[in-house]
Amino acid sequence: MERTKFTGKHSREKPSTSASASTCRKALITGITGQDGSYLAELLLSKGYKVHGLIRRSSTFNTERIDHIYVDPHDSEAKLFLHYGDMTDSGQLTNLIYNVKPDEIYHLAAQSHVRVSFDMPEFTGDITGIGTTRLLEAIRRSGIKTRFYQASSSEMFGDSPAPQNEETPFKPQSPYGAAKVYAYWMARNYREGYGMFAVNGILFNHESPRRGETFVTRKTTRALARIKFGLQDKLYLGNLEAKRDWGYAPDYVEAMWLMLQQKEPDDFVIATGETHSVKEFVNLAFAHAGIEIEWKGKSKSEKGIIRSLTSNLQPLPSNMKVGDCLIEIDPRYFRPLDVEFLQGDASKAKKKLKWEPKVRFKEMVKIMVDSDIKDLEEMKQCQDVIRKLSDNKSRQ
Ligand code: NAP
Ligand code: G4F
Repeated sequence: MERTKFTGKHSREKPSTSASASTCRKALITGITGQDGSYLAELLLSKGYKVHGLIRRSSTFNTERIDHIYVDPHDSEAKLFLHYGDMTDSGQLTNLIYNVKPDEIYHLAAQSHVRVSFDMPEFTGDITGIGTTRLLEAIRRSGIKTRFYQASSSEMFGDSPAPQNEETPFKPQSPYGAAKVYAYWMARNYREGYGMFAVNGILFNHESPRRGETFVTRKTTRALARIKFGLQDKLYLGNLEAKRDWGYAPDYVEAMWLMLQQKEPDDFVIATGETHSVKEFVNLAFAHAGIEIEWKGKSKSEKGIIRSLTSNLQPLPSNMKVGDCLIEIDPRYFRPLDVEFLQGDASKAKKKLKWEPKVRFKEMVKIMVDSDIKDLEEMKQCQDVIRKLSDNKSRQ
């Protein structure tokens, strides 16, 4: 197989930002089944790209987030193609890149859960860190000229003082953060050493109704919906004081795409500039569903109690009343180290990419709460229909 002769010149000289300019371009997304992968696939398809996605073999379906955009590959209209592979399998990555010859590669696959990275530090290093090196090497060895996006993270800043920007030193506070710092530098090394168009998007936390169910935002909105429908009594959380700069995922995948349309490869912080604590997120989410929370006790004994109930929550679970405890602390969710304060400064992205967040914190919380409540409402309606049908059947 021919090796790439990188000249330091990048494959497209002019940035192309229009939909027509993107027609028939090919992109490869690792992590396409994840939150960001699914929104990015939608965005690229809407711009006329052919999208190839790397998926893991799983004993249960893992394509729920992209099922709505999937078309049978035998269909002549099909623009989305899925390929089995894994970030541990260099041979398959090299073959895939050689066969697909993508113009752009968005590398989003990772063991992305910070708490889990303390339980599985070696695995996280392998997937989240070395995985990036495997992909960069696969690009180099396959001899394909392509543009490469590395999903870097604000977790790399750790406890460096806020506001954090592209110049802020990295002081990671988790195996995940350390693995992402390694991957960040590998992307830069391939850019500087081989002239590859490799960029780091240093994204602050971004959420959506498609957020994984064990991240604190989605865990909260999902639990809230289940509490409203009487399916769950309490929500157990860890560190309530940590502050995050939370944005809206669909806005953030737009920034990923913009980074690969620039004339020169560069690294960008993507953030809202606003920061809120976990407790603020919980208060706002519950308030939107009609439950005002007050906090009593301290540290591990702190509890979220119902202060008042408003009509937003109708119909109420029959046994719910003011004074009930809905939120408790479970030390299982504490981390050996936690990042206490993140607040990004995305002025470089604003200036050079002309990127700004559209959906702000309050609106995002509402979108997530409404979506989880709607899902359960729909499920309940289906159950009611099934119950009615089976009642009718038993009367026949
Ligand atoms: P996510 O929902 O957890 O998605 C992770 C994706 O990686 C999934 O598609 C997953 O596949 C895939 N994956 C995991 N291990 C793999 C392996 N060994 N081989 C192949 N694929 C594998 O993450 P996300 O929130 O969309 O984030 C996307 C990327 O941005 C990640 O790299 C994350 O670390 C980074 N990031 C995220 C944020 C954020 O706030 N969301 C902020 C900064 C950076 P399965 O579906 O099969 O599990
Ligand atoms: O939602 P989290 O798990 O997100 P975290 O750790 O900030 O990581 C996310 O954002 C990173 C960007 O900075 C990404 F790179 C990474 O892939 C991931 O998407 O936790 C947020 C905060 C933490 O301080 C955590 O200690 O919420 C606190 N928290 C409190 N109770 C909890 C819980 N986190 C989780 N997951 N579960 C809890 O019960």
